[in-house]
Order: sequence, then C-alpha cells, then structure tokens
Amino acid sequence: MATRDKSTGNGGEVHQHADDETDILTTNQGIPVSDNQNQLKAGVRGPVLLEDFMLREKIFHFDHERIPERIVHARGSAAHGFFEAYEDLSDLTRADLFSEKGKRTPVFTRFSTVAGGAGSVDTPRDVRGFAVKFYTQQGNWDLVGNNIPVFFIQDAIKFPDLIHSVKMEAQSGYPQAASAHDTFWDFVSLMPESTHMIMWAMSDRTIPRSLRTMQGFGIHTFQMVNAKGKATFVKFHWKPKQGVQSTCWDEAVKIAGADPDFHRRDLFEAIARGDFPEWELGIQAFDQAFADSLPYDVLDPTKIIPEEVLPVRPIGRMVLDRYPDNFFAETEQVAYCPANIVPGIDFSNDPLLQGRLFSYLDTQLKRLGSTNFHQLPINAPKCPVMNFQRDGHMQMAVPKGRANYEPNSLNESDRDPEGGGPRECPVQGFQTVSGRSDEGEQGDKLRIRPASFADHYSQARMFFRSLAAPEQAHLASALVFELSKVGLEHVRERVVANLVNVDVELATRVADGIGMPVPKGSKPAVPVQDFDLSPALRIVEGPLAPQDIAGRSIAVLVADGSDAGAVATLTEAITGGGARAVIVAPKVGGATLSDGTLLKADAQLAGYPSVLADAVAVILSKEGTAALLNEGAAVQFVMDAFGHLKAIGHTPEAQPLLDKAGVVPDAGVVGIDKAFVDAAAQRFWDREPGVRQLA
Ligand code: HDD
Repeated sequence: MATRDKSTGNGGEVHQHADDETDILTTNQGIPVSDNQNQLKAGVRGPVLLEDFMLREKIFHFDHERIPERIVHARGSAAHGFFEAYEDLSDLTRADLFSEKGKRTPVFTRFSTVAGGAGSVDTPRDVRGFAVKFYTQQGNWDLVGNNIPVFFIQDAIKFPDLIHSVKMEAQSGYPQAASAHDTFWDFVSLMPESTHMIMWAMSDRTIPRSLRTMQGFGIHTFQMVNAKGKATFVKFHWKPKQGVQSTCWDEAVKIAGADPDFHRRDLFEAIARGDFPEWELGIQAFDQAFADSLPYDVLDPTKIIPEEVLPVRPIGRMVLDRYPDNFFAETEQVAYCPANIVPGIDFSNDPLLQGRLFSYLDTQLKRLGSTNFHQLPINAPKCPVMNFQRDGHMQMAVPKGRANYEPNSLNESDRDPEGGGPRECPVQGFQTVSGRSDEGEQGDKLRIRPASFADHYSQARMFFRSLAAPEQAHLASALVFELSKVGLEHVRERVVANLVNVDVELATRVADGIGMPVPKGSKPAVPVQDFDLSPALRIVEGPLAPQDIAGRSIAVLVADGSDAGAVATLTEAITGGGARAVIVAPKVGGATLSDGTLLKADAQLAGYPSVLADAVAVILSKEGTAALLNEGAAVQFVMDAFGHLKAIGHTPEAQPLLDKAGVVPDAGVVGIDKAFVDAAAQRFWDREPGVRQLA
C-alpha cells in the first residue's frame, strides 16, 4: 500500500508496504517483522542461523544499494518544477509545450559538477551541468546542457580522452574534482579547439555562488519544426531571475571546507522556504541564410552566436518549486538523454551532439541495469506509452493482450474496434527534418573536420576581451593557479603558447605569474580575427548582474549586549528585501541583547564562516566586541568578508574588530542602515587590488 511520507512534509508517496493504520515493519515480501534488533541465533550467545531470512534479505539489499556513479556529472542536485510558455510558438514549432501562452509542463532539473565523484564537494572550479527533463504531452524532451555555452571538443570521438585527462590521474587516483593537474593541461594544450572553452572554464563562471545564479545553455544548434515541416535553427539559453553571481576563488576553496554541500543545501533550503528559483528560457532563432553569413560554423559546438549579433528571444520560464522526496530514487536514478526529443524539435548535424545521442542511452543501461529504466517514476513520461517492446530485466508493466507485434489484428478495444493498435501516426508522430543535400549529408564516407571548424582562437579572444577588468584578472589568475599545479614545464609552455594567439597581454600576465618567459605563439590553423566584443558575456556589470538582495543570505553577527533595536530593524529590512537573515552568535543557543531578550542564533560563529553569506552585518556592543577580539573565528569572519569583496555593515562599537581584521574603509564598509541593504546586493571589485595580487 502506498502511504504519505510524513517526514519530509513534501507530500511524497512512499511505495513501501508500511501500513498506514498499523505501521508494522515488513520484509520486502510483505511479511511482518517481529524483531529488527537481533539476529536469529542458536542459543543466547550461539551462532547465527542461515534460516534467518529477515537478516539475509536486509543485508542482501544493503549490499546492493549502490549503483555505478555517472562517469561524468556524478555529483548533482535536482528539483522538480514546471515550465510555463510565454506565448504560442506554433509559427516555429509544433512541440506541444510551446503551443499556447501560459501552458505548463512539469520538469525535473539536475545540476552537477563534471569531474568529481558523487561524494565530492560542490564548489570546485568546474563546468556545471544543467539538465532539464520536460515531461511533455508528446513524450519526454531532455535539454542536457551546461552553464557554459561552448564545449571543449568538436567531435564526440574525443570525449573519452577529454574526460580521462580531467578526472583523477590513472595511477595515483588524485586530484579529485580538479582540472589543475598535468594530464588535463597536457590534453587541452594539444587540442587547440578547447581554447575558447578554456577561457570560460578559467573565468568566474566555473565558481558559481549558487546553482540558482547560473546561466544555462543548450550549446548545440538544434532545430524547431512547425506543423508545415518548416525548420528553424535554434540555440537555447536559460537566464536566472536571481541574476548571475560567482564567488572569489579563495572563497570557493574555503566554502568547500565549511560546507561541502553548499550548493545542494542552498537549492534545497531556497525551495523549502518558498523562494523558488526561476530561469527564463530564451532562443536564438535563425535560418540557413543567417547561418551562412556568420564567420564561423553553427554546427561547431566551440562557437557561440553573441547576443549582440542575434538577440535572445524569451519564450518561457522554469520555476523549481519542489525538492525531491528521495535523493536516490529521483536525483540519482534520473536518466537524461539528448536523444529524448519531441515532435517539433530536432537535432542538427553538430558532430558532438550526434555522438551524444548514442552515449547517454548506453550509459543508462550500465548505470540503472535494465532497458526498462524508463519505467522508473522519475524517468517515466507523463503521457501514454504504447508500444510492443516487452520483457527485459525488472519489467514493471503488465502489458495485456495476446498480440505483442505490429501489425496485428487482435487487440481490439472500444477505441480501436478494428483491432491492432497502437499504430504509427505520420501526422502526430515525430518526423525527422530532411537535411540539405548540399551540406555534405550525401557525400563520401569521410573522417574529416570541416574547414569551417578550423578557427580556434577568434572567439576565445572575443570572450576574454569582452570581460570586465576584474573578471579578466580572475581568469588570468586562474590560469596561473592551474598551471602552477602542472609539473611538466613543456605543458605549461604549450598552454601559454596557445594563449599568445588569444591575447598577448593575457599570455604575458600568465607567463609572469608562473615565472617563465613568454613563448612564441603556436601557429593557428587560420588567421585569428578580431570580432566585435560582446558585453553580454560579462558577469560584472553585465546584463544579468543582480540588482537587489533578493535570494541572498546575509549574516548578522551578534553577541551578548548587541543593540536589540538595530538587530530587529536590520533583519526586517533584509527579509523585506526578499533575502535571508542568518543570525550568527558565539553560542548557538543565542545572545542576550541590549533589552535583555534572548535572540536565538541560526548558526554558531565557528560553524558559519562568512564565506557562506553574501554580505555580513556586525552588530556588536563595546563589550561584545571586546569579547570577540581574541576569537579567531570572529576576526576571520570579518577578514574574509572584506577579502571576498562583500559588503560589511557594522555598529561603531565593532570598529576594533574590523581594525584587527584589516578592514580598510571603502564604499562597501557602511553603517547598519539602508546603505548596508543596498551595498549587500553587490561586491566591491575596486577593493580587490588592495587585498590580493592578481595576475
Ligand atoms: Fe554529457 C552526462 C552535459 C558532451 C556523455 N552530460 C551529462 C550530464 C550533463 C551533460 C549535464 C549530466 C546529466 C544528469 O544530470 O544526469 N555532455 C553535456 C554537454 C555536452 C556533453 C553540455 C556537450 C555539449 N557527454 C558529452 C559527450 C558525451 C557525453 C560528447 C559522449 C560522447 N554525458 C555523457 C554520459 C553521461 C553524461 C557518459 C554520464 C551520465 C549520463 O550521461 O547520464 O553518457
């Protein structure tokens, strides 16, 4: 019997044989259990008996609880939600989820890091997966993208090499979840096509503040197809309503220690408090003539079409409003596959996408163990599934009827008095767009890279030069950090030689940072071009920079004697702005404020370093400050907030603590008033040259 899960408050179904009325524990065969504490033994202190089927079943099941983790994207966090169409897009596509304004389609979205294992931390420098399963009325559509709009390689045949190089090294088993090692840089430096993606990977995009503050991209060019069969090329973009926000590298490293589950917890808690993360889905739609006019190939996944060249048209929004009931059943067992596509959407000939169409289905069989993995609740379409595929391991369905083949004339029903269904339907069924015959689709069999894929540096240059100055400095410093972990000097040199083609100044900064001369540039296959810059690519001062504190976590440090009025006014202003005030005190039981009231703390100071907050307010009395001056956690709290360029609001009495933490007055160091709430919406990039040496 299915019962409601009372523990999550999330309304989940628990498909266990627990009886609602009696709540008696049973075995998996439904046999009531009399004793779940002791094995069956011969005598009080005697040996265990083999006949103890309850013990054997329990241990047997436990022994098999783990399934192979994903070879990539093993660590992930997910949520349920819905997609809502902004308008009727039938001029472009016959996909039902885009058929009318306001139409809602359920989704399950999983975010992930790429290189680390399932138990690794949330904040390494890494690309993030952004996979969305749309349960449409025409079947499941999986848009399996990343938070970066390009990829390292142009052809799927290189994927195993790429992943082997970035994962922990073969003989040593380390480093975990890090690209800063010899094999990765050896590989990418030999693959100049990775240069554009390397720029993104070394930018602040790969150290996101939250999963909620990441952009997402479908990367490949896809096609939308309308009812008349007219195809339009599209690129998919997800833009977070929360704005795009990243961390400082030092902060990301410290978060990994303070809270390895930082992103997972943030997603879960935001949903739990009703602050539902939201993204807008947009498309860049274009035809063949437009594609032909571009100086790069739209089938090349190492290229973007800048928004300044082709604006993104918003077509709907995704809201994540329910966290999974069970991590394993849903987040772990969800099986995305770029080949899951619905009528009205189609692939392109992007050779990376084409290879992916095989890989994902194949990997699910390995991971989930049966061709029937589509029957798992999280993978099952929410529309009818009717075909004659049968049997296999773990078959959950009980198909009725005598005929298990098509055509047949036996399966008559009220709907189908002639019998024989289900049948194919050329009108409603998925129709593949017929390609252009002059595009090489009918040519000789060739293993060849098109000449139109040969430019590996022009867009890398455009990306780097489009960034705001602080972001450029972070990118250069990230390269210095990573290459400093590379022991092989010839690899360092080869990387910098490739960078020379991107931007000589960048190459010089990196070479300086490593302490090596600038090498001669490697020889590009085709001349590098100076494309117009694309300011839309910036995070700092970019179009998606956050404007207010909504969705942020603001730490309020208090101690005994803190001004009760100031705490109340500030927490109200924070909550009023849609942010979360986290009361931090030396003791988790709370602090006795100036008016004698006890304010309970959300976190203990030593367990809540300021890296976990977006801004900090230090509301301390003279005595409170004196008590914390010799508390390393308090000094570090302020020092890190300053070093990570965050707003610091403080009472005048807290000044000695700020002085000890090395805080220098600037626009981000303010009083406990409205100025703080405004300041807490941003970071203070001008402060950075004073706190760390960047390349
Ligand atoms: Fe992949 C998982 C994204 C290229 C083979 N990939 C996976 C996931 C994401 C991506 C987000 C995790 C899905 C989840 O949450 O379960 N992958 C990408 C993107 C790519 C890309 C954006 C390039 C544009 N992938 C790619 C290639 C291949 C694969 C070229 C193989 C030829 N990817 C896999 C896989 C995974 C996977 C091995 C591991 C687990 C899984 O599929 O379900 O099949």
